[in-house]
Amino acid sequence: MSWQATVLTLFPEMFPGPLGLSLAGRALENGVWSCAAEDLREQGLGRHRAVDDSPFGGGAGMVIRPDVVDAALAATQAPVDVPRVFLTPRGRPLRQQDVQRYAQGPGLVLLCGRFEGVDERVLESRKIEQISIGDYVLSGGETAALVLLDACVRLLPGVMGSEESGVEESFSEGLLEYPHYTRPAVWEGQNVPEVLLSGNHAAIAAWRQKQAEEITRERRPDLWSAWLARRERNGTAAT
Ligand code: 6GU
Repeated sequence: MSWQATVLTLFPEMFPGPLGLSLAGRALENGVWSCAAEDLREQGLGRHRAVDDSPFGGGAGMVIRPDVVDAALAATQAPVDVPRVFLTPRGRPLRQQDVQRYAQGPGLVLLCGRFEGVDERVLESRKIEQISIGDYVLSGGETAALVLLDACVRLLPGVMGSEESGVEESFSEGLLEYPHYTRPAVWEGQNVPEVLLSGNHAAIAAWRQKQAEEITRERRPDLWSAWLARRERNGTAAT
């Protein structure tokens, strides 16, 4: 059985969007994964197919109704064991480990919000995880859903070449990657680091490791602390 994405959204035309192109698009054509976008409006109430209402307690914006979300979930063919995710800046930050777990499962049901959000009761009672893709605010969950799907699909068996899967590991190991260089060896008077031209593979590996550590320490003190703590636990030999 192929990995199945079901997206509940007010903008079904946004899917598969860019994931219909390139590697993910080829995998979609080959049946490695599927993408069904379901219009939340189809579950809307009344003549105007209303999906939202004003928040109890007052305040700006509109909130998506729990009965509408429940009807949309019930209308999907997705089994109950498929993880359900609501994309929201209020969610738990997405990590590569989450992506690995989702990619290993049967697929995802993704709920995309617009407006202020979704009634909390349906998120709780229908076991919908709340996930954020970073500390900034998007106009809706759709572009975040595309990000999450991209991250999952590239891990599905046969989607990417084995070279790239190796790169994957370096990030899962907790360091940012070392810098890359290609021809010309001199560009605008700037040389490529000499060690990379040496043919000394041990020296190159050591240089890359040191670069990865320095870049991580500078750019991501959070990852650096975690990496140091892990090295401490595992003994200095481990990377
Ligand atoms: Cl998942 N949704 C929205 N609307 N904004 C976000 C986000 C999600 N993650 C970060 N910002």
